[in-house]
Amino acid sequence: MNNLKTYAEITWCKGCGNFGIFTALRNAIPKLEEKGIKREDIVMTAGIGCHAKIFDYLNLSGLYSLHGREIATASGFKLSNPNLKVLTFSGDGSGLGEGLAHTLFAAKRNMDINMILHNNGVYALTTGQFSPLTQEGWKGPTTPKGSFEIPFNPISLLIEVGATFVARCYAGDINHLTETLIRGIEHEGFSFIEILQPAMPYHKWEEYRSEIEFLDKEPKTKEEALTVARNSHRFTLGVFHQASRQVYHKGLYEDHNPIINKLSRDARLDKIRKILGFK
Ligand SMILES: Cc1ncc(C[n+]2csc(CCOP(=O)(O)OP(=O)(O)O)c2C)c(N)n1
Ligand SMILES: [Mg+2]
Repeated sequence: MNNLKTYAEITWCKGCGNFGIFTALRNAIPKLEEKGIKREDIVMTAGIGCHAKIFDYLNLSGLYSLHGREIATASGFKLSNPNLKVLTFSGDGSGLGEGLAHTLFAAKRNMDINMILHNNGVYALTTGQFSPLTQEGWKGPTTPKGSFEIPFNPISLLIEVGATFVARCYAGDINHLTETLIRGIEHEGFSFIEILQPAMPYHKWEEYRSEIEFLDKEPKTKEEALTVARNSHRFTLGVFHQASRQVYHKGLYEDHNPIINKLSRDARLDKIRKILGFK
C-alpha cells in the first residue's frame, strides 16, 4: 500500500500510544523523501514487544530482530551499507533492559542509526512486569507492593555516554513527534528519541496530558544538556542535545563504501597483511 501501511491486522489495544508513533512515522517518511532520502534507503529493525509490532505494520524493508538485539542488528545494517538510514524500534524493556549494553556502546561509538524508544514504562507484551523505566511506586504483577527501584533517566544517560541527538517526545503530540523524527533521522550520528506512550492496561492518557511540558530552549553544550536533563521533569519534551562528532563507520572505513567499492579478495588480503606489518 502506498500509505506505508501493510495488510497485517493491527493488534495493538484500542487507544494505545503506539498508534501515534505509527502515524508520525508515516508522516515523517514522505517528508524525508521530499528532502531527497530514497525510500529504498530507509530500513528498520525492531526488538520484541508491543512496540516491535510496528515492524509488521510499516511498509519498509528490514529485519525483525530479537528482544534486546535491535541495536546490534541496526549497527550491522549501517556497517554493511553506509548509504542506509536505519530506524530501530526499541522498547524500554528491550533497549534499556536486555539490550542495554548494545544501546550504550552504539551511543559511545556514535553509530549512525536512529533509536526510537517506545517508553511505556512496562514490559507490555508480556503483561506488566516492571522495566528499567518503571516509576517508583508503580504497582504491577511483579511489583505488587510498588516498584522500589529508581528508574534510569534515559535522556541524561544517553547524553552522558555519547549520543549526538537526544530528544523526548510524546505519542499524543503527533506534530512535534513528526518534526523531531525528521530531525533525528536527518542527523548524522546516534539519534535517541524517547517517546512517552501510554500502554492502555497500565496507564491513562490523562496522566500524561496533565504533565507534559516543553523545554524553554535547547541546551547549547553537552554539559548544559546534562544539567537540564538531570533537573527537568520526566514529562519535559524537546531536543535536549545535538552535536557533531565522527560517526563510527567513517572512523572504521573513512570514505570507503563496502557496497560501491567492493574489494577483491586479493586486495583485502593485501590490506590485512599491511595492517599486520607483513608488507
Ligand atoms: C531473549 C528474550 N527474553 C525475553 C523475551 C520475552 N519478552 C518478549 S517481549 C518482552 C517485554 C517487552 O517489553 P518492552 O521491550 O518494554 O516492549 P513493550 O511490549 O512494552 O512495547 C519480553 C520480556 C523474549 N522474547 N526474548
Ligand atoms: Mg515497554
